[in-house]
Amino acid sequence: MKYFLFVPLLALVLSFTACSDTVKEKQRPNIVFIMSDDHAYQAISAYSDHLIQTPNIDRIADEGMLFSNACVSNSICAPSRATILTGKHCHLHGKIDNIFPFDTTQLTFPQLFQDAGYQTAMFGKLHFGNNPKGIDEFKILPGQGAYYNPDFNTNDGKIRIEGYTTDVITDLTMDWMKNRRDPEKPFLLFYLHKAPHRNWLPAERHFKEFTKKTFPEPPTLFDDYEGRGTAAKEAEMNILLHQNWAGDSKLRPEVMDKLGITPASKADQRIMQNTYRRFTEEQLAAWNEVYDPITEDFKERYPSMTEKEQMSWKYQRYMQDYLGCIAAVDDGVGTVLDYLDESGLTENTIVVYTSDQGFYLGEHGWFDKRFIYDESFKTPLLVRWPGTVQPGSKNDEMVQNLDFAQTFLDIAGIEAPSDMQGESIVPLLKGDVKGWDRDAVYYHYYEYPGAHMVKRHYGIVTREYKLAHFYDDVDEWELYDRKNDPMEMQNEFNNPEYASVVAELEEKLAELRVKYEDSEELDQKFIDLYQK
Ligand code: SGN
Ligand code: CA
Repeated sequence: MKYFLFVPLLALVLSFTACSDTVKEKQRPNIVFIMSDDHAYQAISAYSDHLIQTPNIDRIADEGMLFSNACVSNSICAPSRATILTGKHCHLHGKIDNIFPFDTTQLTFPQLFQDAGYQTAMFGKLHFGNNPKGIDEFKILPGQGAYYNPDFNTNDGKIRIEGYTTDVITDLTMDWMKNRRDPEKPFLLFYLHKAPHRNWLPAERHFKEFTKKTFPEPPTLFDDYEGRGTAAKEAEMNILLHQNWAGDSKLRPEVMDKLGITPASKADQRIMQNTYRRFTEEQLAAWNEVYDPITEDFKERYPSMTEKEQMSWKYQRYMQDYLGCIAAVDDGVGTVLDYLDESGLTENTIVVYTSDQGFYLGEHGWFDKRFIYDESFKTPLLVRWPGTVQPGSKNDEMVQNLDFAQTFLDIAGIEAPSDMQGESIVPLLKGDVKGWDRDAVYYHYYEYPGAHMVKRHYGIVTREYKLAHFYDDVDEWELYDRKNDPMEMQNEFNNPEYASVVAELEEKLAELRVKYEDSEELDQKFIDLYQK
């Protein structure tokens, strides 16, 4: 008799356990990590709408949190990505620049998600030199990837897909969500755009629209770099002097010769010739229809143009194409967010939008990144987490790309390895600022000599100040007062009024170097790598 009672009871207990496991499994949140390449926060309307409207990206902030002091630890592509994946500063994971290899023995956080039963996928631009580990399905662009008709490295080898890369990456992401996502498992999805990386090729629907627009010039477009150190003066990223006339501004290469224009770099005309070669006939025809008249117009105007007018012309060309690229990213984000809604996934899915670093949109006359100065040091960060993050909230704490790994592990309830160097920003996402005790971040840039010639520097940044040491072929210190000089035009390092600030920050910087295990020995080791 007892036996008969026991069996149904056992079945009940077992089915309850299985059921509660399923419930628990369903409760582990999904993560959609959206990252674009070189997307300046100045070009997201949730931050500022003076350049472009990005209604879909803005949705993440409207329904979540916008971070105004999110930053990177080294403002360049591959190092930032390696930092995101490992939760470590560059001097430890080895990817100090875009050239030297990543230490592949380093653990990356998707491996931990995979081990913990998450389904993992990655589509788009990874660009850190290796295929990702811990990813069930990936289709990633080799290196920088192409804007049109891109190749992809996949789990099963190389493929080429015809189309506009931003849209292709969105299609791949949607295809995975719709057709290969396992509804029994939580997922970690990387949706990674190449856009708006140089050389800024928009989709046809957008170049038709954006080449007609005019954009406001930033107040520092004609910066003469007085008031700062040698590094700003010697950097090679001035729009007038260093942007390619053909490769970046999209003049027809042969017209440059006719007008007697000196190429801005050796690759100036070649980049544009390669761009034409990659188009299909149809794509090329659509391109020429819009860009040939721009060249024709320039031919007329060039002989009487002053340098100032050339700068303004190049700035407009730059903004038209750069922002045109962002429009497609925003479309793609909209497609993904809509699908999350339609499929009922929104509620249990955290959506993050960020970039691998910031970018100059003419501030200080520049394009590119690399510097500890705000436009490149800061990066967009928007996070939606229904039920946890207060919709429409804002946060100005110093959070860093270093924090992603531990944040995601925390969200998923997976233990983070003790040698990761970031901090989970979950308390901030929950609105608990008291649960957050970081007041300063550490920064270190290495790729010198190299593209754009930005000198090596490391530094400390708080909400109020920024102290940087430029070293290697110089030994210069710079201090900026972030509240009173937000455009960072005046180095206050030698101003006696700031002596106590300098002393305090120098001490804190030394402490951070020790805390993060960086040192003069390592600085020298990485300089020596460049001598070999
Ligand atoms: C290319 C670009 C540079 C850019 C680096 C690194 N030149 O070399 O302007 O700084 O990539 O960018 S290009 O003419 O070839 O486009 S990063 O985002 O990968 O770090
Ligand atoms: Ca980048």
